[in-house]
Amino acid sequence: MASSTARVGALSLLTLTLAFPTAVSGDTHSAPRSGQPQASAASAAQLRVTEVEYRLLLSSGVIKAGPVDLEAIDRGMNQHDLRLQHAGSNAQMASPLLAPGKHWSDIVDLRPGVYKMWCSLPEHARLGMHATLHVVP
Ligand SMILES: [Cu+2]
Repeated sequence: MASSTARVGALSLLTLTLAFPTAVSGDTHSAPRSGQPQASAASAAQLRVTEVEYRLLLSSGVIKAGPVDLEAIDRGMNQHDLRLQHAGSNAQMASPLLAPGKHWSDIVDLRPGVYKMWCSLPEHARLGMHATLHVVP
């Protein structure tokens, strides 16, 4: 009965983030200042991580904070996964183990800072499967 708790948490976080900048169409019911919305958060930023032996190739090393559509693709000949950790936190995000040719994606909420990314399979990070992601406000 409580099996969907984790998913609900992630979804409500996303809903909050997305609901905030969405203007009520037609009726600007209190708009005293016309501050320019600096982030069009209508769609999440995209970050693709391509995994090969033994490298992580990021579609971008710098990305804006907020909801990010994170995708990992195993383009190698072995299984890989993807871990993500903010430099100031112990919390890790982990993709499932990916078979060659498979991909995985999820919306993750990234806050500003430096994130470490790596593959957690034995020796893979040491052999080069790691990268740094800069998330900017
Ligand atoms: Cu790996």
